[in-house]
Amino acid sequence: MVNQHDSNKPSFWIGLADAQKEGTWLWSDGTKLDFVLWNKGEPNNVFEEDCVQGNFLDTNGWNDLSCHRDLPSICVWRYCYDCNYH
Ligand SMILES: [Ca+2]
Ligand SMILES: [Ca+2]
Repeated sequence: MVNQHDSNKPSFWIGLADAQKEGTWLWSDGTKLDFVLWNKGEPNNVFEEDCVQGNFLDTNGWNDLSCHRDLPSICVWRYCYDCNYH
């Protein structure tokens, strides 16, 4: 039997936010969204959620979440990716 449930997987900020305009999601480097991985029912903007966590729940999709939560971030890689153009 394979146990697919792993609640120990960490979630993290993916560097996506709609803080500037509700419903318009931008990456932290200013680029627009070209793919989405929202969990079912997300983004729901409960209590003004403007940042996005990845690896959320069993489906490992995205959830919009208050930016004030303390999560590790992986958005740094996008900045490094961006460096190639300069
Ligand atoms: Ca929002
Ligand atoms: Ca949410």
